[in-house]
Order: sequence, then C-alpha cells, then structure tokens
Amino acid sequence: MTIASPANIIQHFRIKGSFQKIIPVTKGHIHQTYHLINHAPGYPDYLLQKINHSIFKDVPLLMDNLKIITHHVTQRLKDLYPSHLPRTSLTLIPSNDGGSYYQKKDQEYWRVFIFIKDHQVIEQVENPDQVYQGAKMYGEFLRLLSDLKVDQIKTTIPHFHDLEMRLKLFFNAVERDPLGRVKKVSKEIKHIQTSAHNMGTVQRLGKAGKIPLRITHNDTKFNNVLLDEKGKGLCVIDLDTTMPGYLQFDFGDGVRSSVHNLPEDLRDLSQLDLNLENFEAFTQGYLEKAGDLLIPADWDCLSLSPAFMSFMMGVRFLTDYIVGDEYYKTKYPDQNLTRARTQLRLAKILNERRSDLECIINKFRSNKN
Ligand code: GN1
Ligand code: MG
Repeated sequence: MTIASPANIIQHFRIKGSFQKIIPVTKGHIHQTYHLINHAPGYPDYLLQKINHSIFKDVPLLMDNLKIITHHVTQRLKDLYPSHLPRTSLTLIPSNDGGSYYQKKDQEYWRVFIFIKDHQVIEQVENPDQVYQGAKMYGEFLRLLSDLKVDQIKTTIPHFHDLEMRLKLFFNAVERDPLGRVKKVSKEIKHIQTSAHNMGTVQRLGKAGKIPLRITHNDTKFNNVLLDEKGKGLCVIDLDTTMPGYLQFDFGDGVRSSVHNLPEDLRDLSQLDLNLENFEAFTQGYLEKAGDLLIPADWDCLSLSPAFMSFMMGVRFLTDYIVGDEYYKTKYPDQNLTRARTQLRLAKILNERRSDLECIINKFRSNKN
C-alpha cells in the first residue's frame, strides 16, 4: 500500500500553480495541515488538510456544513461591505470531481482551502486591542450566521460541549485507569468532583430551554481568529465545530484563551492571573457586534461561561491524559496534564472573580435587555 503524501494528493484538487515547497503546519491539535507555497506568480497559496476522521466521524456531513457556512459568510460579508472587503472567509477548493473533499480509497479524507495571506495567528495575546479585534470577529461571526435556521447546520461532534457527558467519560477513564496515571492526579479528581455541579449551570439552562440554541462556532480559542498585518480582524477559521450551540460557549472559550497572556499549558501556575482589561476588551468587541442578539437569560449567565468552558477543557485534557493522550496531539510527555491543571486553575479563578466579570459585562448591557 502506498502512503499518501501531500505532494501526490494535491493533483486531485482544482488548484493552479507550481508547488515545490509543502510545509507542515503544526499549530492545530486535531488535523494534519500543510501550507502549499505557490511559485507561480498571480496564484494563491493553499492550505491542504488531512481531516481527522476518528474525531469527525461523518466527513460528508462535516463538509456539507462547511460548504453552507463558508458560502453564507462570504455572501453576508459582501452584502455588508460592498465596496471593500475588510474581512474574509475561508474558501474551499473543489476536488477534480467537483466535491468539497477528496477521499483516498476508504481511508483518508483531504480538503484544500485558499491560504489567507498576510495574517497573524495570536497564540498568546499581547494587548487589549488584539483581544478587542478578535472578539469583534467572533461576535460578527455569530451575527452573520444568525439568519440561517439552526437545523440547516448539523452536529459534527455530538455532545461536544456537554459537560455531563464529558464528566461521565472522565469518571469512566478514572475507573479504568489504563496506564496507572490516576494516582498522580488525585487532587485534580477531587476538585472536579466538588466543582462539577456548580460549573454546570450554563448547560442546565440550555437543557431547560432557557437560553436559545443558535449556530455557534464552538472553538473560539483566540488562535482561531486571524488578524491582519496591522492587527485588525481578518478571518474566523477552524469552522469544523460550527453547529448548534449556545453563545455562552463562544464567549466563554474566547475569554478563557485571551484573559491572560499565558500559554494553555502553563507550568508555573502561580503566574496565572486575570487581566481584566483584556476581559473588558473581549466583552466590548463581542457585544458590539452581537449584543443585540442576546436575550435577558443570555446576559444573566454570560459571566459564568468563561469558568464553565475552562473547566470543561480541564476535564477533557485530564481525561485524555489518563487514557494515554489519544485525542490531543502532544509535544512533550505530560502536556495534557499540564494543560488540564492550567484550565482547572483558570476555571477556579474565573469563578472566584465572577462579580468583577459581571460588573464589566453590565457596562455593555443595554437598557432594553
Ligand atoms: C482543539 O483544533 P483546535 O486546536 O483549535 C479542540 C477544542 C479545544 C482546543 C483546546 C475539535 O481545538 O475543542 O478547545 O483544542 N477541538 C476539537 O486547545 O476537539
Ligand atoms: Mg484551531
């Protein structure tokens, strides 16, 4: 059996140019991504991705969603900015048979996007203006998709932000303890046990139908929004989990990854603190674009959502650590444990400082809500 290399996969797509350099992009945790550098003048670079289909099990459904979302966002941006597009959207390149992906025999799924040039990916935010710019993009993304019917977009990963289910998987992993790692994390397990109920409020409100289901991005980590060279918002990326959800997921995930200038896997937890200027910048940017879509119940639980999302990430990372790092790619041993500890500590701090967050949110809560 020949192993597919990026160089022989690209011939199956309608791309133009000559590609001597194909550079692996190692930032994401999930797919395998390559930057195709185009040497032909006048043609764009591309991004080639091998889709992780053990995580995204229904690739045709995933790609149908993506076609609808990218097309819709592109159209809405053109309507909003008819003379000059200050922002952009992902553009899929069809395969030779006109489909949105190429499947190699029954095993591998590949897709190609146009590479968005002159962008910056911010792994650790440097100042509140960056945060404001990115948050506006996420708020606008919610707005741009708000005129699609929720059921037009299908669920790509069932129970993705379902904390109850994440906890079940976690306790199941603890019980199985396949690698004998549980003894190293008894403090974290205890913390998860005692905080679980308190952290579940957003989910309970959702299940009870108190906050509306919308089409949300669901992976608004700050490195999933591209800024341009001048630091202005350029494009929201990583749309694979864009599906029905609650806007608290996006607000919370965006805040947990931009409310400090530290990595997601911090070794020295004593450094962890909230930068409330960053929080205010995120809140302002997001709500400037999306604020009028929120109903009172959305506002009421907004300040809970950053702790909720950090806690859930902590539970997911720790589960993966216990079962042997099957889901998240790691660069060093125990990275998932380090990530888990960071996220659980962050959740605790965000929860303790909730009234500070609330005060800031209230500055942007308009009278009618
Ligand atoms: C994954 O693909 P990436 O790295 O942006 C994960 C998110 C987590 C994130 C944590 C499909 O996102 O849910 O928040 O890692 N995506 C999926 O860094 O599981
Ligand atoms: Mg990503």
